Order: sequence, then C-alpha cells, then structure tokens
Amino acid sequence: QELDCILRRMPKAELHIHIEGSLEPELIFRMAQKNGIKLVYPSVEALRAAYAFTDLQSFLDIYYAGAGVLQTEEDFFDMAWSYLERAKADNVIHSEIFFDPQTHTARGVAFATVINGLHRAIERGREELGLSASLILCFLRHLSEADAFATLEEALPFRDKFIGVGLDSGERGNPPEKFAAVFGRCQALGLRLVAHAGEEGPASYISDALDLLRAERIDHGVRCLEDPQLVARLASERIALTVCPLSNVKLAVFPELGSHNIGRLLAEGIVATINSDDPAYFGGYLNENFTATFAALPQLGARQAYQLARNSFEASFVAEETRKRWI
Ligand code: ES4
Ligand code: ZN
Repeated sequence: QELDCILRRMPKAELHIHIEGSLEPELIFRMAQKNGIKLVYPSVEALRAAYAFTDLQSFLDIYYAGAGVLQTEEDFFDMAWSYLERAKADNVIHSEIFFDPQTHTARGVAFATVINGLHRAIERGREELGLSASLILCFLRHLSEADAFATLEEALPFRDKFIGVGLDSGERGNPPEKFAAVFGRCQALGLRLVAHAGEEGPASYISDALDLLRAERIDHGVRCLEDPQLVARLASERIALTVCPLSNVKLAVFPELGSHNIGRLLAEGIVATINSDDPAYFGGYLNENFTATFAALPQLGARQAYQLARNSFEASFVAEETRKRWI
C-alpha cells in the first residue's frame, strides 16, 4: 500500500511507448466514424475482446489495423494529447515517444501530417502540463532497408522535430544487420539510436544491435540473461534496457508477471527501466506497469522503485544538466 503510493507518486521518465499503441478503442471508434472508415468490429467491446494475443505478430496485426483510422493532423494531435494527459496523471515528467511513420505513409497519409500533429501535442504538453517529450522515428523491420532509407529522406525536412530513430515490428527473421547501413547514415546525421532487440529474438540480436547498429539503448532486451557475457557488458557499459512487463506477459514472452526477470536485471547491475510499450492494448499505463510488477515480485521494494526512477532519467536523451537535476 505504502509502496504503491511511492510507485505512483515518484517522478519518472517513460522511454518506450509507441504512440499508436496508446490509441484506446473508444478513440479508434470515434475516428473511424469521423473519417468514414469501416471497422471489422461492430463495437468498442468487440474490439477490446479481440485483444487476446498469443505472440508479437498476433498483436501487430490488430495494432496496425487500429492505426488505420488515423487520417488528419488533428487525429495525430488528439492521440498524442490523450497520451500526454494520461502520462501526466502517472507523474511522468519526461517521455520519449516512438512513432511508426511507415504505417501511415503506406496508406497515403503524408509524413508531414503525422509529425506535425504529434509535434503540436508535444509543444502543448510542455506549455500546459509542464511535461517534456520528444519523438523517436521507428523503422518497421518487416519492411526493407530501402523503405527505411526512403522514410529517412521524407523525414529530413522535419529533422528538428525528432531526436532519434528506433527499430520495431516483428523481430524474428528481421535481424539488426538488415538495417546496418541506414543506422550508419542516421548516426552520421547526429540522430540518437535505439532498437528493439531480445524481446522475441535471441540475445545475439542485442549484441548485434549494439555492434552493427550502434544502438545506445535497447528496447526490451529481456533475453540478455541467456548470455552472461552480454549481461556483464550491459552492466559495465551502462547500456539501458527499456523493459515493458505488462507487454511481455500479454505477448507471452513470460507466462506471468511473477516469472518476469526485471528483478534479476536490476540485481545484475543493469540500467533497467519500466515502460508501458502499447498501453491501450496491454492493460495499463506506466503506473499500472509499476504497481502490478512490484505486486507480483517479492524481491522488489522501495530501493528498486527509486533505482528504476533514477535509471529512467539516466537513460533518457535529455541534456546532461537537466538529467542531473532530475536525478
Ligand atoms: C511493438 Cl511490443 C512491440 N514490439 C515490436 N514492435 C512494436 N511496435 C509496437 N509495439
Ligand atoms: Zn515496443
């Protein structure tokens, strides 16, 4: 009870949230109606009932379908604004937000429509909520590297509106090396680099994301424990993992929260953080991820709570002076 209070009230940063994964069923239905898009689900309840995933791909199919209702700059603004208000309620003071432009440009929505809507919400969040946020452009790894290069070209006129790039979507069969050249180009452009690795894919994808993509932070990374040398490296080089416990259970990476390895990651000295991933789909925003995980794992207490909050600031891409003030 007291621990719950600490978890909910402590200021924190969120470093792994897909903005399209914050789109609640109610908003999907409202936007579908407004934009004249026919959904295969007859009601909000029926849509929510379809959120029974067996693995990453079964989730992605529904997630991309949901994102299909977004059409106008206002739609992207409304989605991001809803998330920022919700994050504020969880005492998130800084958020680094993923977006998947290829999901939208492939449907004929302009890159400018996507990023201008998201960016306007972030500006308003700073003004009205006192919450700082930035955008990270994710390449879809099930598409080709040429597609990623084309997306990067479209994004460059908006270079000041995003701080870095990431790599998401189906991991198996789409290893880091597939995107080595485009990440090299992004690094040369001064973009910050992150990549999903070691969620469903093996520990070697984590090492490859570090060595071949020069990723500065690993999204998920929970399978690192399969490689003791990698664990030692992550700890000594202070390479952060953005772990998403509720996501991991919903996508059957772990059978239940009680068998999640976040306690072990922290005990190994890894800069692990807790994040919500796709909160509208996985049953909770950031504070629910914290409270449910702490309730399920007896080795987690107040020490780990403060460590996780501190880690979230250390691992963020905000300027060092700001980071020090927060820590
Ligand atoms: C994602 Cl949980 C997860 N993994 C990989 N790609 C994603 N995109 C949105 N959520
Ligand atoms: Zn993710």
